[in-house]
Amino acid sequence: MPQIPRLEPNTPIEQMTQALDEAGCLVITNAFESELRGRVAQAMRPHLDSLPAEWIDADDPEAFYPGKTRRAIAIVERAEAAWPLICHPISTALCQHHLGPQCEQPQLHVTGALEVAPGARAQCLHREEDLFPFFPVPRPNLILASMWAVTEFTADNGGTLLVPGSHRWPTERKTKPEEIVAAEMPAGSVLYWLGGTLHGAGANVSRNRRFGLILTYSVGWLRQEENQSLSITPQTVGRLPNELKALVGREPHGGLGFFDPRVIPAD
Ligand SMILES: O=C(O)CCC(=O)C(=O)O
Repeated sequence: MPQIPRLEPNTPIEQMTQALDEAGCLVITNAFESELRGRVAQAMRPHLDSLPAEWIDADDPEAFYPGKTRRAIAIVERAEAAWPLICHPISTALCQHHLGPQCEQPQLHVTGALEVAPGARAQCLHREEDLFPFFPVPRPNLILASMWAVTEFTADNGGTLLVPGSHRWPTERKTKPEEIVAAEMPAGSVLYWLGGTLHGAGANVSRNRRFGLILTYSVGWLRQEENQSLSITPQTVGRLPNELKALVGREPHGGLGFFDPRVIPAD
């Protein structure tokens, strides 16, 4: 039975990178506290609650997100409480190891609050790197994803399903049911997976909502999946710590992405 490795935050980083390299996924328990989880959830609540009902209730079997899944992006703008998670030292170290050799500086790729409500079906298994099919596999890591468990994740409530080891599979290899594992983790844990690892939200057959914060990173020269330039106002850019400012793309990557700051000045 394949397994998702599980480590504590004080584990040496070399052990974390090795586990992630081997399994393509990794859970770190006790990564963020209840008070911070509450502030992230509170900041995102109005954005999740104001989504049109017809977006949430309809379940188009072809849609990437199943019905009864609420998704709100633009976390940098909407949830300042999440800034320390985006720049978390473990994420930074894992990005440096898994993405650093392929670029000058990793960048923020996607941010979102993902709430899976009772009755949601499972999401189709996919790879974050499916949007970049231009290289033969195995390809170098382009993306590192994280899912911060604001609530508990269980096999019943939509906990993320992963296929450990699938980051090393040839494209045509099909997943067998016994190769799929739910990332069961207490609230306050964080799940990491590589851009080549098959995964998707599980079905929610429980009575509770599953709430997670997805934060993904990519090599700094790739087109960001979420357009951070249009997701963050100049007022917020002006308040970002330098590390986060660089992550969202306000620092050029080598010769790429230059701009004249007088055109849209950060407040
Ligand atoms: O909600 C989850 O557990 C997974 C979400 C996901 O795979 C995605 O948004 O790409």
